[in-house]
Amino acid sequence: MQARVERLVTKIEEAGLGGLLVTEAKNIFYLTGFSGTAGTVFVSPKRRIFVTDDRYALIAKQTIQGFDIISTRTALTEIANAIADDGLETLGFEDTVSYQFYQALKAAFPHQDLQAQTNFVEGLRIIKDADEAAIIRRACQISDQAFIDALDFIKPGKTELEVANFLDFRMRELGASGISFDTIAASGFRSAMPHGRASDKVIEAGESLTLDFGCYYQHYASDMTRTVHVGHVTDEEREIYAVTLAANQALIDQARAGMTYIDFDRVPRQLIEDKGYGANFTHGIGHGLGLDVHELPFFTKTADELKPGMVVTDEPGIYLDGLYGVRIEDDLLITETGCEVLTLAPKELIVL
Ligand SMILES: [Mn+2]
Repeated sequence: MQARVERLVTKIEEAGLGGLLVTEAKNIFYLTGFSGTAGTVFVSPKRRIFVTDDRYALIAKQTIQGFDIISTRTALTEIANAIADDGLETLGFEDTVSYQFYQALKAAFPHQDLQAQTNFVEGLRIIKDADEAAIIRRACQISDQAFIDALDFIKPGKTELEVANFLDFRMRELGASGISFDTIAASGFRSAMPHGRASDKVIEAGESLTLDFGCYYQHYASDMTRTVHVGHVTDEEREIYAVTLAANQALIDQARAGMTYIDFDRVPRQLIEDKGYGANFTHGIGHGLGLDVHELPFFTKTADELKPGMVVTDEPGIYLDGLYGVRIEDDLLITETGCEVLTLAPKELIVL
């Protein structure tokens, strides 16, 4: 945590800010280890202040190191008082705050130049250290095992919700603190919708079933997708599964530090286009993963490069409107020479 705050101070100085207010809960956790719901952080080259209310004062004092801890319900006023003699001219704040908060900010800091910041702390979170990578690896193992166990549970006649609830409960049994997003269990024609949340639709023999799910383990998320077939599978379904898997694998084979964001998306997309399904791959290839299930990097078409320590998803999909769809998603830890696949559940075509 101390090293993270040091890096933040460097970034604050480089940005020409006098200090930064941090209000996003996950950024506060990243900097302090505090995971309660009421917290405001102020960091400047000379101050580290953590403000919470009485409900969290004790746990804050026990867990947070290197910060002055203030317990109050008027956080901004207290921070303004605490730094009154610092000569602060510019104050950065996160642009995700509410308008109501912004009005309070202007009232508490009437003499400072307030500068909204986008992804300021998130830009530090983009590179995971070894401890974070180990936690995400474990979160992925929990999802892997839950999927393997679900293979014995999925049968024609079960509803999508029953399968989703099985996955959710099993991940908790295996040590997860919760799910990282509403589990997608989309069968048959519903699997053509990339984000079909589990419904009470009954899974029929002859249908595909796309499961997109993940858990939180020690505050970090996993996110994986597998598509299975129930009862039997047609030659066309086999072909589409094979193309999707080849695209997923091509990216695993080529992903490495130094690869541009453009190429990260292009490698699997080109393969799908070459097979004639380009128009059926209707979303981006993936996203970063960490304290949030969707976080930096996002694979916009820029020449930014992957760096060692990034954790990203590789999730090509092919969707045939009204019929069915296939998506396969893995979580990858980018290394100097390639990538480590963190989600290791089977990917060969499974017919249950
Ligand atoms: Mn994903």
